Amino acid sequence: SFLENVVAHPKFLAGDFNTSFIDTTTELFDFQLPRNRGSKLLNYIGNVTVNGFPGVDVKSKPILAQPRQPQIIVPSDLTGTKTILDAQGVDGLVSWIKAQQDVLITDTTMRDAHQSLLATRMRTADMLAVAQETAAGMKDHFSLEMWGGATFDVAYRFLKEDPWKRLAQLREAIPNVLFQMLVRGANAVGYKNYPDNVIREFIAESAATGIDVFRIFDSLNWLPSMNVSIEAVRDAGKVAEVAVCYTGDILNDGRDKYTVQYYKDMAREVEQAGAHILAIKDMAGLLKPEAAYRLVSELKEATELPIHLHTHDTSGNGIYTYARAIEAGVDIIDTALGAMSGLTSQPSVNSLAYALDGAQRQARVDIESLEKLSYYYEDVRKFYSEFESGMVSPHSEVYVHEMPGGQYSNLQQQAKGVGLGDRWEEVKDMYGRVNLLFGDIVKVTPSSKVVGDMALFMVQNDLDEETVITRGMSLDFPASVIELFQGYLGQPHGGFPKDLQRVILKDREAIAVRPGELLPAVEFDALQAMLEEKFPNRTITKQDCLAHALYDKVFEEYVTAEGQFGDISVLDTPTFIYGMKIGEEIDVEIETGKTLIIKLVSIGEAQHDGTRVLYFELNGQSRELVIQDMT
Ligand code: 3PY
Ligand code: ZN
Repeated sequence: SFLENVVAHPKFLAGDFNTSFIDTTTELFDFQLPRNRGSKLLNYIGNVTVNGFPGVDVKSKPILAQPRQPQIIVPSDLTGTKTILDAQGVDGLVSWIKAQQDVLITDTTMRDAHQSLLATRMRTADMLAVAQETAAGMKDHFSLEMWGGATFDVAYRFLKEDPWKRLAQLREAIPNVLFQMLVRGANAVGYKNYPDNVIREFIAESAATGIDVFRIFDSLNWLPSMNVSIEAVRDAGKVAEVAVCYTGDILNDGRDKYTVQYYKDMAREVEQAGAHILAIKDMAGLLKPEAAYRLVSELKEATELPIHLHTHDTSGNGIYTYARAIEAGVDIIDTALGAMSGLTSQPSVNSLAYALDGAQRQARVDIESLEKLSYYYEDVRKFYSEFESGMVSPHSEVYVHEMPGGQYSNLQQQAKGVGLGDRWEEVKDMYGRVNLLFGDIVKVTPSSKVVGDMALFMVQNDLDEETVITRGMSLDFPASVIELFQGYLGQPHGGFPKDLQRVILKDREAIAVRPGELLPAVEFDALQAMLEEKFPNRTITKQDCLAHALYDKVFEEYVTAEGQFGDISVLDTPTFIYGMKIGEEIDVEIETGKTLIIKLVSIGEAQHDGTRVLYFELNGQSRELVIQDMT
């Protein structure tokens, strides 16, 4: 309300006001009346009910039970790894990691797990509902990976919610365990290189909002693309966990591009670049158990850094890989809660905890709480069933196509989008062939996206390895492919294959320097002014400016949607995705103590102009809404 705006205003708080304050500070009048908020919510519900949710084919809302709430006692004096970092600093934390006998655990449920299983569609509300129980139940975990990767983009683009708010809200509810995010080096949380000052500011703001551990990687394992991020994390006093992406197969003598020596050399470079922790990022789940044992053992020799291993369970061998890595002395591993684990996601923490019974090193977790949390997510996962990839059993074919777990369900959606849904098997096969055509590159966002784009392009145009070269000069390659071969994502190990590069680039030039050296800095003051003018009803924050610098159109569409629909994060997920059924009544708590009761009474016939009239009851009063039927 107006009064709340006054007492929360920075000028008011600083005592910087007099009687003209109210007259001249117009933003005090930027508040939404409950009636207005109700109308906006009805507008959203009406729209999704009539027109559906992007990517969801089901027309009628399924019956979905309320998730089972975990019965976990939340003590008032929660402690955890964040307590150690805050009290002893990064060096203190690193010493503590090294002193542990048990293997430490990172939980990926709120980031990689749903990115890999549900196309990143999990909403903040479903995480917040068990956040305090997570703080208590995962108090022994090393960290929670809960931000970064695709979550940033998808939050704005599809969920119409603010990822910064997710971070701040979860931080408040989970003050005791380290928060971890995935940063794609010079690509931040996007698909292309950004100017250095965007990377620096983005990391500083992420740190200030609650991230403690930054896992930094480069999609071509090119260290120059990671240096700016590493420095920014160190400057913020946070933990720089630098990744070596694992690709190929160190056990296969026939593949000599990515050898143990390659990884050892890179680990040493990473240590010299200022990393606090070394991550082995096995984004596709290619690291076989014996390879894990060898690699971890050798890297332990090569570096002093604690080692954090990340894998995906696509092949079904994840637990075995972890078991061997644990024997070799790995310090930290990534797992997900049982209900959000397996397949393209991480191995199950619940299973691992039991698998290590009787072993020398145990998983440092509270298994009873994890079982309860897992039941909750088992129910929540059903909300998002439309985003499941359809994979129901382990796929050992991953050793051939090498597709990252986080890409599988996303590329599948992309294939559907361009009409190749029924040629998915061909697309997967082509993905592996494109990798070899590209000279066997590291495939992880965004380089994996480029390989995916090329695979779709080749299947769509019935091209193979030969015709892509012979007909190459007359082909319009996807923009992402051209940019990769121009060097705009950096330089791959061993360079680009020259004959392919020639036909892809045609008369374009390639660069050999770091793209960040060429990109002009973003003028944040000018950007702020531009956004203030464009969106006069929104208080533009630094976070908004960063979001715009990363994803201008996506951010602007999000702000427009917010203007139209208000804050839709308050809706329950089934309503958010499926809308309402005729006769259904829902409660929506728009803020603490303020609940709207919404009933959908009827949906009228489509009119000549394609509109339908929907009748609702909002807190008992009837409301009529005209919705354009776009189906
Ligand atoms: C991402 O960049 O989003 C990934 O998960 C890469 O593995
Ligand atoms: Zn991953």
